[in-house]
Amino acid sequence: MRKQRVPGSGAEKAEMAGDEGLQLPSPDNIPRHVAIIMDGNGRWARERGLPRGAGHRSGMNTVRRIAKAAGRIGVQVLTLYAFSTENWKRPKSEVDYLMKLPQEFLAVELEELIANNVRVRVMGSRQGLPGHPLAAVDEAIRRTADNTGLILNFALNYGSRAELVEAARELARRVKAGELDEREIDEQTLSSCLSTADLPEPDLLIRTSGELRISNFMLWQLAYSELWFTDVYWPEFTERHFYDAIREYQRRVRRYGGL
Ligand code: V07
Repeated sequence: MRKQRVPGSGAEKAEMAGDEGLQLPSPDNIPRHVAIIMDGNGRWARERGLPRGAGHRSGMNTVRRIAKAAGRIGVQVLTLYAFSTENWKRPKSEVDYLMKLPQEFLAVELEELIANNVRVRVMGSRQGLPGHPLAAVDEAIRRTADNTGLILNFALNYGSRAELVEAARELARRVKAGELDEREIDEQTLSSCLSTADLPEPDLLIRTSGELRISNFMLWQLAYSELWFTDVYWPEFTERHFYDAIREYQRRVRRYGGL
């Protein structure tokens, strides 16, 4: 027999979204900020005899789906590690390919992101990035600046140590300019110099593809985050995995609360 659906319930919404049977996390304790290291695109491609670019392209589709899933359950910030400062060491052909993905993604998605009240942001160094991804990203930031829903934060040419070095330089500059006394340097003033100054710290870090490392990603901001790892390659990561990670996060948070 078919189950009764309560109008307006999550079950009905899930049914309308065509994912009946998908276990949504509890609406209480939704992590405010989820950060993801989207690993395994190259391995996914190699195992299928495809060029690495096919893995990156497929990974871009996962970005679309997971951003939707995050918005749907009320995550406030989704930070995605799209390109690290270490990624410049890859073959030039692969770097060139990766640098086309921001425009490609936004050419297809920007109108929908605007319609869905998503705010696009980027963190990382603009130095060294070609003009075409920068222009696409700047347009997306500008056209979504007044949106009030999910913040979709791409880490692009990002490295956490470089970010901390920049923060140290900024503090030194303020001290030298007489704007700040060195005794005022504390966790709060340092945090205020990071690209995440106005964001909550990640509650949950997800890394795909079986690697159990942080790899220079948000070292400061992840100090108290829950970490969740899966062997699944990023192109195969689905809403179901995302919600599994969040439900595990909710179980862990509830356990601490009981102590
Ligand atoms: C990239 C696809 C996802 C898997 C990981 C590596 C490859 C989306 C973007 C993007 C970046 C900025 C922006 C909008 C979209 C992206 C790069 C690589 C460099 F404003 N996916 N994606 N950028 N991959």
